[in-house]
Amino acid sequence: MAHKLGDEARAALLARFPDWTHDPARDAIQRRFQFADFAQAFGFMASVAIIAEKMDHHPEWSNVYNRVDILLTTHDCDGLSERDARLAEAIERLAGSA
Ligand code: HBI
Repeated sequence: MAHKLGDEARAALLARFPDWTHDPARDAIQRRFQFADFAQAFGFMASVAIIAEKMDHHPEWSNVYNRVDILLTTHDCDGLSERDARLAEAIERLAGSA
């Protein structure tokens, strides 16, 4: 069972990922990624999907052409956990090398 972050740990997570915004209603973080075209966006999603499956932690996301909107939260604890920080870190790495 994942552990929901306390206020201090949540603030640290948000400071660590300044490009992500916090949705307090869901205790989730969100970010939009934009690519040159659909092929690059979908390639990025394929890479994220492989990592997410390995982590057994999955994004809520949508794609429109070159845009990918990602929301991370942990359903098991109904809010942010370390699992979201780990997935956000992996996503940032992939986006940086895309
Ligand atoms: N993905 N985002 C997210 N949150 C979860 O709680 C979660 C998940 N993927 C798999 C998963 N939990 C499993 O651990 C369980 O639901 C069995």
